[in-house]
Amino acid sequence: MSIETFYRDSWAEVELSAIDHNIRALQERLQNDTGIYAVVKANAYGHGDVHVARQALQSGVKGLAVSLLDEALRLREAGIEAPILVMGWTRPEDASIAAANNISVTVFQEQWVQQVSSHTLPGPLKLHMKWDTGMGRIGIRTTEEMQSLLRFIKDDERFILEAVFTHFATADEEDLQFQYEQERRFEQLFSDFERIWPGNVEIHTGNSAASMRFPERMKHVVRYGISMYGLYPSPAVKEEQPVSLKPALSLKSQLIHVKKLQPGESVSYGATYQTSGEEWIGTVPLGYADGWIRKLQGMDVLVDGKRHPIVGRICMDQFMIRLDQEYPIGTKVTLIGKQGEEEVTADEVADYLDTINYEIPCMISSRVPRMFFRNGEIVDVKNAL
Ligand code: PMH
Repeated sequence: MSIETFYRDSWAEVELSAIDHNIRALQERLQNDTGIYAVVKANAYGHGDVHVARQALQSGVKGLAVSLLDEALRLREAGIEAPILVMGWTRPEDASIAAANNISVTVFQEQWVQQVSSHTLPGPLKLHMKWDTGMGRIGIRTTEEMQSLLRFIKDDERFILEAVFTHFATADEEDLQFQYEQERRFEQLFSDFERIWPGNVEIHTGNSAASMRFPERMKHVVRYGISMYGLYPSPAVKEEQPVSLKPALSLKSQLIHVKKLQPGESVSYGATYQTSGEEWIGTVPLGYADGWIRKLQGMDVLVDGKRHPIVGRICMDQFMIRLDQEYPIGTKVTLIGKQGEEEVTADEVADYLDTINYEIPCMISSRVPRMFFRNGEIVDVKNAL
């Protein structure tokens, strides 16, 4: 571990034992022989891909899933040797890089297989075939498409078909009709597949919502994303609480300036906020370039275990809050996480922004250093800048 230095007063804390807890909690709920791929795309949903990947592997997952070949290569460059699947599109001309690094890629087009065949590969290319059972994003949709694709990989020793998989669009909703329809379409495609494909393949279908809600209907492996980070995939699943999760990420800062303003003074760009009486105003050194976007004006942060609102426009690097009293410079500010009895959750921030919790850790930009903890003890610091 190389603890990197940083010289600013805002950072994100990632508690790796929470990730460990969330993986073990899901594993307990799953049937014994169901494995887990840790979904660590998008820098592990903003948490830090290499650290989360290493923790997930330590906690017993059988592989990692990302969206891009670049993301997979970053993990390999960090020395991670576990299976990695690229779930998104890989350009045919880049397939040789995947093969050279033992990275599995997603296949769903006959033309893609033909194009890859025209390049020399340094070794066998591992494939997971994607079936679009209703997500409407990527994947083959019909038995005919599946058949013609399989024809091209069947007798070509450069290809190894490791797995078939699909992705559910509504596993986190209250109404499960379409979920059942997707499962039905998957079974239909699979029965056709079994008839034409000689070997065994791995099957993975479930995301967090499906794997937590219907563990008995999961196949060989599930792909665990949002819940591994301690957030529920939707309010409906949070309500059901099939597994008790611990949020891994908190976002922290410190007051860098505190002043008393007279009545009628204004704060920040556009002078949109006016003090109504004498007010203590604190400046927090984090702004929209860090991912704390301007729409978060009015949102609460925690100081001294109490809620204080963001006043005036959020700037690129700083924002101001209205304090209930004077506080010294260096006083802790919590944007996501707990202080005493109070808590601001990623769910609350998501509600405020009228979006989903997935977006919240993802939007914390690379300018914010990530500090990694295990059981409350700091183990590493990653400063991306
Ligand atoms: N599998 C695939 C193919 C995915 O795209 C995702 C998440 C997951 C598994 C993990 O889902 P979970 O985080 O709900 O567990 N993908 C996305 C997405 O494309 N937009 O939001 C989440």
